[in-house]
Amino acid sequence: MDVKLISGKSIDLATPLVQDFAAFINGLVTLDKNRDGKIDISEGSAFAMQLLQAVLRNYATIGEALTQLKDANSPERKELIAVFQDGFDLRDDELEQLIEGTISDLEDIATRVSTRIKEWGTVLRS
Ligand SMILES: [Ca+2]
Ligand SMILES: [Ca+2]
Repeated sequence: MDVKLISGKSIDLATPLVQDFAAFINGLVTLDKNRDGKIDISEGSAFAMQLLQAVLRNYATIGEALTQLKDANSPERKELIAVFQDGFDLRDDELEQLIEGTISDLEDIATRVSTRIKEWGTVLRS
């Protein structure tokens, strides 16, 4: 059960989670389907059903999927971000690109900071 998956398979559960997350955001943004500024019951319940299905589908593996997300290394995070960018779609493409670019930048920054912290640890221990 505790098999360490080979590289590439180590985010197999995190990937559908990220896909559902992108679909969830899409659903939130497009909840007001007829764009009248109000969310009616049918719009709301369709979204709730979609969300419920996604949760049920991933329920058994959600803990493991979150662990994979947390433990993902930089190439894996980049892969997951690509999955998100692929699934995430706004009508406003400019805003979509801005959000996707920001997430990508954050990954870059996080990777650089964690590398730097490791370097500090090495220097301080020597
Ligand atoms: Ca996109
Ligand atoms: Ca779009």
